[in-house]
Amino acid sequence: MLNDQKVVFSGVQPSGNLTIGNYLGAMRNFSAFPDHKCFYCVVDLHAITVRQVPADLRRRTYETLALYIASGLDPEKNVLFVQSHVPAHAELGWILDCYTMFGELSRMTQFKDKSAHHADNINAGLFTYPSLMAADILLYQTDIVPVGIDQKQHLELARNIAARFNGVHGETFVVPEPYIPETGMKIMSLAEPTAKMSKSDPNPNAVVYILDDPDTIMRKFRRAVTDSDCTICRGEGKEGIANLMTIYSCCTGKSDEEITAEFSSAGYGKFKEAVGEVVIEALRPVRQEWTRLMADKAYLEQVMKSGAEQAAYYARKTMSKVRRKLGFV
Ligand code: ATP
Ligand code: LTN
Repeated sequence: MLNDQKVVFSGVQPSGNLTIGNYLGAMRNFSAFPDHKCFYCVVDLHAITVRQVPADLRRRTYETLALYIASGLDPEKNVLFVQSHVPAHAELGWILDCYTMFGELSRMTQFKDKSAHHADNINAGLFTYPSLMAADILLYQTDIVPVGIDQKQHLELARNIAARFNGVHGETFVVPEPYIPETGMKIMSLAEPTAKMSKSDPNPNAVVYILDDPDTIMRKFRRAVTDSDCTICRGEGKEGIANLMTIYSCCTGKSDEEITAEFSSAGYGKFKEAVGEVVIEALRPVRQEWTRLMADKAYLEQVMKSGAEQAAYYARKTMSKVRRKLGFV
């Protein structure tokens, strides 16, 4: 990038209501790179690997873009855009399919999980999802990719694809590094704390959505599954409490020791309410700003349009290099 500025890229699918897992594991960290050239994308091409209702997909695309802005990303300083508005993603995705091995894709745990969940629709896009994700990243010569830990395997594959292409054709792509937060990399379900909190979980009590109102957030935390012990610390069989400690830590910056000391004489009920309160306060400004933005579709459309134009400019540079290296006339 210009003057050796480092590049950051990440994406979120408009495939459901976003959760505090998406927020604490990924979106919150998107504002951590004020001196980098940052691209944040609403990855709608990825979302259709699972059947979507078109009207819902359209609405969620606006909602996800508005959440980017509401969570602190200034569209004047970051390139915010929709993946399908920049056709080079699909184009490079195809090319990288030809540099990705069947065996590599077969080992992806997200593919195995999603095919188990959608046994009636194990389509080729679900299988080649990681090479499209590699295209998203490599198209912008990305240095850093902030994601939750569940995406680490896809990132490793993107690195391998970049290195393989560079090996065959000479330096073409920057090999990207993941940026995975130490606290919040994997927020767990409130109902089943050994499973990831997932926006596609059918049990609404398992998941706190970024846009849940304060009463709903508090109710969900009060019901969170814990254990029959009564000390607030991490340990075997204490995944529920550990998850609540992680969430509390993400919102307050406090360490495990500080949390254990703060709640040494409190019961689980009191701790759960304290977690609910800090989450409500962390999300309050996001929800307010989001509501304001969603009332201004014209503004969101202008952000999308300008973002797509800027993204296309950088994508074009990489694509002409790729075409030349491949021998396309
Ligand atoms: P689904 O749960 O439907 O598979 P998802 O929420 O995992 O979807 P995305 O919306 O594409 O998928 O994820 C966006 C970002 O949020 C990714 O960087 C992902 O790693 C992160 N993320 C998702 N869930 C969690 C979680 N429970 N904890 C931490 N990070 C998460
Ligand atoms: N695969 C990611 C979403 C995603 C992404 C990306 C993340 C698509 N393209 C590029 C980072 C960079 C997911 O399912 N969470």
